[in-house]
Amino acid sequence: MFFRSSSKLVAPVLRRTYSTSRWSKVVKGPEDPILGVSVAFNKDTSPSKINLGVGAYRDDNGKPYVLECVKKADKKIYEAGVDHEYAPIVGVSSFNNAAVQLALGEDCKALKEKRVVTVQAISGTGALRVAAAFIARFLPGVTAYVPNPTWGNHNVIFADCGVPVKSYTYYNPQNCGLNFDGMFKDIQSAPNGSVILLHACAHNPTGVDPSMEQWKKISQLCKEKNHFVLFDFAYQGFASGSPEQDAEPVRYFVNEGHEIALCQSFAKNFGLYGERIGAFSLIGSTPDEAINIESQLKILIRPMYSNPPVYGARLVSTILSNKDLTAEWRSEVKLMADRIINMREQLVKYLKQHGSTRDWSHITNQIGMFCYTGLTGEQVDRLASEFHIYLTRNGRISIAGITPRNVEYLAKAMHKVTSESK
Ligand code: PLA
Repeated sequence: MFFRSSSKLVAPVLRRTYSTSRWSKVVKGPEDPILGVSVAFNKDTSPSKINLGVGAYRDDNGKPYVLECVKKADKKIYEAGVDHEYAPIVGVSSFNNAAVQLALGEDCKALKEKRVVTVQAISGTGALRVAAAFIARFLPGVTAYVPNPTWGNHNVIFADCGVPVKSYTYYNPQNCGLNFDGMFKDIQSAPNGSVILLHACAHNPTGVDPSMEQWKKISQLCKEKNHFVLFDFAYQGFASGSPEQDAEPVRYFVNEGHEIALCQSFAKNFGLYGERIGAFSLIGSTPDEAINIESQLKILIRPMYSNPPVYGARLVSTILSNKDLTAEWRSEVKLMADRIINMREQLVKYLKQHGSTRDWSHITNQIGMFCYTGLTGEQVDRLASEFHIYLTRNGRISIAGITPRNVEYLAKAMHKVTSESK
């Protein structure tokens, strides 16, 4: 019921008032360390601003890049006049098959033996969330070990699902490379049967991956320790430009008999960030076990989000089921990876040209979307306040955000803040 006060209609005021509101104890939380960078960037009105925070690929003009193969698949889907019915709980089956095959390879024995279960997921994050929920339910109390450092969301996903999480040594800040001995020792001293999360390629945030020889040693060690290996594969194709080469460690582990879990994202390699398309796979020891696992994944997913969105799945499966589109996709992934490699070189060139005498070789040695620059939090703050350049406070740069137009400006700014620091 409304009543009239002067010329306006106003709703009646609730008679009872309470001294404290229901949500008075909810305090304002911090912005996300990665996505919060985009919030700060969007507020900046400077024309020279650069966002090197979130890992999102940009073309040479600094614009989001829609892959040609995606545009063509989009057209095909539109022309096919698809409906908008619910997908099954596990998602679009043609996508699931194509996704897992892309990671494990056509010749994968476990796939042929029908021991692999794949469900569509809400991008890489959703795949990790399903993985963590499955671990919490079926491996209760088992600790997950993540590299130090790692993508920050790993810790939170496990913790929110009630999986204890610890870290293993990974990075050596002295040489901006891998601390393999530390990594090996920590995985060795983790209790038998622990969950070990490994970044399959293009480690985020460091850009430092083990060599194939080192991967073999990790595989052997995990076998001896009966660890459960969970691969986060968010950048297939982005590291080397070759989806096969980037998949080598994952395929090696599977061929060695590890019954791995695999979290895939198609955000970066297909440029489908906002479509939230990913996959979660688990390898069982027999086809029956795989059937049981799938049934439990469905029970887990149904109350989470019921069933996944179909559009991204249709795009990826349309591309991967068509020879020409797949070939085009491969050349576009390579183009993106090559542009990133080229920007690394340009950045180092301009740093030297502007007089920096620091050793920046890690910029070109590291691989994938990110470079762990070694910049301090204070230097990162200066880049934002004085130069309108935004990155995460751990000194990670998303190389994908560097372009021929802004690379020299970035180098100058990096040289200034690093040469003027005590
Ligand atoms: N795993 C790793 C290692 C990642 O770096 C990311 C994304 C994901 C999973 C999840 O990606 P998805 O859910 O979008 O498929 N990391 C980004 C974005 C690119 C982010 O933080 O959300 C990053 O800037 O680190």
